[in-house]
Amino acid sequence: MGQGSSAAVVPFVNTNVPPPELVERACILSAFDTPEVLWLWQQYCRLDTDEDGVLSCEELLELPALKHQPLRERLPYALGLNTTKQYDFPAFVAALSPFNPRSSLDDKTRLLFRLYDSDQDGRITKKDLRSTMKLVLKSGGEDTLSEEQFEECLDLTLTELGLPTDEPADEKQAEKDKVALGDIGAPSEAEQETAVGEIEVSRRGSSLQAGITYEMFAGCVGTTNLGPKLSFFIT
Ligand SMILES: [Ca+2]
Ligand SMILES: [Ca+2]
Repeated sequence: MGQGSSAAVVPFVNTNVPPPELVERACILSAFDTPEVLWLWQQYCRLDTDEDGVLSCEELLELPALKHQPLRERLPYALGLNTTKQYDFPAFVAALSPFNPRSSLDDKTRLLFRLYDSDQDGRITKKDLRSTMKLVLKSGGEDTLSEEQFEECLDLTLTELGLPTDEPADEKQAEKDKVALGDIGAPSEAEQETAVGEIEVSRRGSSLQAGITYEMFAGCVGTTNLGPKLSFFIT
């Protein structure tokens, strides 16, 4: 009787083979195939250290492939995880789906974008890139760059992304630019007095200083060789 009631409470823990319906659901929710899902089951059981049959966000991030990621602290947001929620096996597999080489470009790009967006405001700014590069370089033992060399590196990356290397004068201005220029709409009445080309250049410059949106980022990754370059930490 004891065995029966225990199985009813934690039906899936520490069994070598997961129930077929869980495998099927995990495959539907992710880009993983059956052999990969079966391998992930072993990881899932191992990660469930408190043996309650589900994974907390903290348990999930103990996965060896994630544990030592330089941007580990950003993974909950990047993977859409809630730090107070518990994840069953299909949800665990679904959360890891963007790491699968067969996942859609959009899934992979969105993960990358969110890893860069350090303040989670939906835009990548120079500030985001700076903090991201610092974390990555530090983890690779390359924090011996002088401040000047680091800024050169940063500016090079910004240029490759098509972003201006100068920053908004202050946070308030950045916020204003974000609101006013997030979508580059039609020129205002006053702006119509100026040559159209100048307006576009000036407004676009301000908009880019306020950061790039996901759509702009996806365009960069999709049309240049920056995709592989930016995804150096997703392996
Ligand atoms: Ca658990
Ligand atoms: Ca941001």
